[in-house]
Amino acid sequence: MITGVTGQDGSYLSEFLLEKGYDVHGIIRRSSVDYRERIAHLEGHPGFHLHYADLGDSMSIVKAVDRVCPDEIYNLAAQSHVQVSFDSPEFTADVDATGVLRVLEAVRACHLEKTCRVYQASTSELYGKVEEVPQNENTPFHPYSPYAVAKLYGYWIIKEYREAYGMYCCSGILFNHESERRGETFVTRKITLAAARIAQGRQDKLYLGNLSSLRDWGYAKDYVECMWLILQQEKPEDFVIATGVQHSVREFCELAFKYAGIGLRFEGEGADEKGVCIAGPENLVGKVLVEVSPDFYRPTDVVNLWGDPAKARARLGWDPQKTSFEELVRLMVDSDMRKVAAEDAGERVRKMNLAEYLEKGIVK
Ligand code: NAP
Ligand code: G4F
Repeated sequence: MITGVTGQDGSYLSEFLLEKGYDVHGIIRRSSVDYRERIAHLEGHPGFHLHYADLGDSMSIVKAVDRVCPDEIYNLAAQSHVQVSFDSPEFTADVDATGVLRVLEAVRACHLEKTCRVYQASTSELYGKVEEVPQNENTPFHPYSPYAVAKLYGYWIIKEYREAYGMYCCSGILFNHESERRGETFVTRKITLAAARIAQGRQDKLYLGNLSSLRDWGYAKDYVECMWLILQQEKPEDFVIATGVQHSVREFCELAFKYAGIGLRFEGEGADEKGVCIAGPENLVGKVLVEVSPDFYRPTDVVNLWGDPAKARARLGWDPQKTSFEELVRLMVDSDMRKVAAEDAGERVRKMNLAEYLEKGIVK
């Protein structure tokens, strides 16, 4: 069973488990628009099933767990945007903290605590205002947003149920992982989409917040394998999953624009820093393409995440360098270049059709 199946990780994990021959039961929640783009290609697969439930509604989770009787639960559902957690702290706490408790209690209510293993999607945000670099499984936590505080409850309640009831439940402390399916308001995807749009004349400028923030960015497709590996160990344990390599938002931006055919040079400091086009299409050279907007500053920002994946490498036999930073940026930019070009082509066809329909009098 996967909660959060419609999300970036849920979609990759579903593919991974289906390939292994699993029956996958995904939890979806009701919304006015059926936004299931990431899993649309899996619907109709004989091993793929969907159930309505909501992490804010304990009865719905109990009913889903009772119906499915899962061997493994991957609890990926969350309000996962750090900046949004400052605007909706109570909702974030309900889903990201109490929601974890609801999943664990549903397993117990269905008498599955001896047979069902639970993976909790924990996060490097727990390290927050970091107390050491790089961070490993023993680094003290210092959560620095309502999101991180909620996730810290999730981490501890998993540990508590493991010790109190002998349940096989554990947390993967995952550092940032991105992909062509990443939500469009996370910084990496916001950058790759903007670079593609600017390169194709569909956007003038990109506004960002803290350009100096440092992250350990990996590829989501590589990370879902670890979620599975964590649940296949003899004893339940928590693991840090990271690449061990750190870059700034500024560096991500320079590389993404380079792959989109635009040379960028950053000038100035703080809120006055700007990314100027120094190479690429003639109409862009000399223009300011990236600016800082305080709208994207956070009341408290986590600025120095850098993971130590030594335990995962040794115990799970996992390769943290499977996809390099350069490859990750390249595949995200290539995907967004194609997406923007397709949108453009679609719009041209729609305009052509409209012109033709008007001419023929089909549309007035
Ligand atoms: P995501 O793309 O934002 O997906 C979140 C999923 O949670 C979506 O399927 C969403 O459903 C679902 N969800 C939200 N509220 C829910 C509720 N009340 N009931 C049921 N489902 C709900 O996130 P992601 O990047 O795949 O991340 C997966 C998990 O890993 C999250 O828990 C996140 O906090 C954690 N994490 C992510 C990263 C990262 O870098 N990606 C790193 C560390 C930890 P809708 O589609 O209906 O919104
Ligand atoms: O891409 P972000 O929004 O990701 P953030 O805050 O690190 O959270 C993501 O990773 C966590 C793991 O560490 C997950 F737990 C969480 O669910 C989520 O997936 O921001 C990255 C950094 C921040 O320091 C932010 O201040 O980029 C900085 N940033 C600069 N300009 C921006 C922007 N972030 C966003 N979203 N938008 C900007 O314009």
